Formats: sequence, structure tokens, C-alpha cells
Amino acid sequence: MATITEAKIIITSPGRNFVTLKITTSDGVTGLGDATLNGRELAVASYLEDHVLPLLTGRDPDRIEDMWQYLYKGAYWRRGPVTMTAIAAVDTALWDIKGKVAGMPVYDLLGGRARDGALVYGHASGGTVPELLDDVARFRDLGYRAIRAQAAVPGSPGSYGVRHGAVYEPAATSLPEEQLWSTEAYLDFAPDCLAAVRERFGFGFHLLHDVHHRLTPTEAGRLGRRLEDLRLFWMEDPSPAELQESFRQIRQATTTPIAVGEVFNSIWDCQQLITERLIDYIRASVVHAGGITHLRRIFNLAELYQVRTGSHGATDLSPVSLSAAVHLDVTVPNFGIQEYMAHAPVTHEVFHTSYELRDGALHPSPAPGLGVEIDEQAAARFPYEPKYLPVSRRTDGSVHDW
Ligand code: GCO
Ligand code: MG
Repeated sequence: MATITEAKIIITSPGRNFVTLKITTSDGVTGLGDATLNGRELAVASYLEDHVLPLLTGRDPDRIEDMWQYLYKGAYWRRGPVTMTAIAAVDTALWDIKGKVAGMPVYDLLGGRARDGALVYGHASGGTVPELLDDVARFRDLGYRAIRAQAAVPGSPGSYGVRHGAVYEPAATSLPEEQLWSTEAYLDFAPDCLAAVRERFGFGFHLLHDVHHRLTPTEAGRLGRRLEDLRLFWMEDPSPAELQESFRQIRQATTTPIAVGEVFNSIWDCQQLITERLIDYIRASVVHAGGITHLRRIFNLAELYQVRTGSHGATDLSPVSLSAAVHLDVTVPNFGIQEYMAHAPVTHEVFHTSYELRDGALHPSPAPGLGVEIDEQAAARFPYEPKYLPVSRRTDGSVHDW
């Protein structure tokens, strides 16, 4: 029996911060897991280094489900982003190892492909509506079949999702930037902004929009209703979802499809949302929802209730977890879409990937495992830089959901 002989954490910042777990077995096989939690990176690194790595040596890397249960139940303290990201890193690395040992891509270990590639959506944005329209045109020219549209809201400088420069990266400052937010200005602006996209480009592609948890259920219902004729693919994170039952109100107010889940860590965060069909798409990710093992469980539950998948795929999810997501995406029957923000070229100096974007879809490579390797010498050239996500404040100075 092979055993785990080494496990180490690699923290690197090629373009942005990433935490990666690398596990090595007695047969010399290595596996990678993403452990990046944007703005709280070192908490996961410490959880792994101080509390998980000492448990790994000598264990059987083949027993993925047992390892998951051991780390989840064995901690006694359950759930939460730090714990579940740490478990995800171990889980993902073990799937990578199992694939390499078997000589199979992870999608084959998961039952084989149910589709050729995973449809992705790209991120168009603009400081003004005309800029946004130019950016949508650029994504159309690149062959994207689904596009998320965000623009700066006049009168609300803290708008979400507007790119500055080539790559969108909200965790950009060494202390949190405080941004001003006006829900009223946003609700006045968003329907006309999205209508301008449909007016110029028509309905021959999927249009998505992210509200980023900034509305109450009442406001979200009103927005969804105003967007119905634009036939959005989804309205994302209309409202914070700690109170799952609050989505019933949004659901009853509008037929605009609802997506939520990028901040979820476990099946218990979406159990009611799924079983009561309060959402259309579940956006949980490999890295923040307990790895391939647990995300597959969430997706399988969702399938029973005709909820489709739409995994989070912002650039703070490393190429390792993006690749893991694509391997899972191509196997699940209820796949919906995959977010793809595309990493900065410098990120690929450290992470060597093999997935490919073709015809608006990501295709995992048939290489054994997950098909991503890390260049540790290159990683050492990009030391960790503390960075925080912004904080939103309303016009009266009180804190709002960012
Ligand atoms: C998305 C997300 C991201 C998050 C980011 C936070 O839909 O891609 O909302 O942009 O804000 O991942 O770290
Ligand atoms: Mg989002």
C-alpha cells in the first residue's frame, strides 16, 4: 500500500495570492489541492500546516471518502470557510493522485464525461454603458456563448464587478478599501443597463448579471421582475442567503432564474434552497465547499430537484480548483454553466494547466489526474502580499454587504 509521505503548503502571489497544498506518496506520486480563501489566505494555510498536515503522514491516499469524513467529523468543529477550504485542498489533491495512479483523468474516475466541454461565461464590464457594450462585443468576438454584464452605477462609486485594467481583482489593497454604495442608484440603473446589452446584441447568447448579495428579498424580487423580458440566464446572489427561506419571497415575485452559492461551504448551506426549489442554479465551488467529494454530493442532491450547477470560477480560485471544477462539470447530468474569469498570464508562469477554451467551453485534458502542475521555483519568485477585499458602506455611513 502506498502512503502519504509528504505534504506541504505553497503560498505564492503570481498576479494575486494563492495557497496550494501538495501531497506526495511513497510511490513518488504528487497531487495538488487549492486552499485559497481570498483575503483570509493565511488562516487556511495555518489550519492545514498546524492541524491537518501532522495527521496525513502514513495514511492511505486511496481512501478519499474516509479522509473526508476523518477531517470533517474528526475536527469536532464543523463547517465554515476555513475548515471546508482546508478539507477541500486535501480532497482535491487525493483525487489528483488517484487519477495519476490509475492513469486516468479525474472525469473518468467520476464516471466519465456526460458532455464534451463545460459551457463558460465570461465577464464583460465597463465604467460606462458604452464601455460595457464594447466589452460585450469583445467577448462575442472571442466566441463566448454566455456573458456576464456589469457596469459602474452612476452615483454609487462602489459598484461591484467593474474591471480596472486587464484583469478584474477586487482584493487589491493592503487594508480594505471602503466603498460607497447606493441601492437606490443601482436599482434605477441596472434594468436600463442590461436592456442596452439586449438592444445592441439581441438574444442569441446567454446574458448573466451578479447582484453580489446587495439587495433585500423585496428589492431583489422587484429587480427580477423588471428584468424578465431580458430573459437573463440568471440573476446571481440577489440577496445574502444565510436565511435560506428568504429566497421564497424572491422566487414568488419573479420568473428570472436565481443563482446563489459562491460563499457556501457545505450542503447544509443550500439544503432548503435546493429541496424547496428556491433557486435554479447552485454556485458552490470545489475549493470552498469541501472538495470534489462534497461538491459532487451537493450537485447530486440538486439534480433530484432540477437545480442545475454553475460553479464559482473567479480568479481567486486557482487553476487547480478551476480544473477540478471542469472535471466535475463534464460528468454531472445537471450541469448548467461554469464561471471563467481567466487568470492573468503571470499566474500561468507558476501553474501549468492543460484545460482548453474552445467555442465558449472549457475542455479538461485527458491527462491523468487534474492536469495541473505547479512550478515551485517560479512560485518562490512571487512572495505573499497581504490583500483585502473591499468593504461597502451606505450613504449614511453604515456597513452594507459587499
Ligand atoms: C463572482 C464573484 C467574485 C467574488 C470574489 C470574492 O461571481 O465571480 O462574485 O467576483 O467577488 O470571488 O473573492
Ligand atoms: Mg458572484
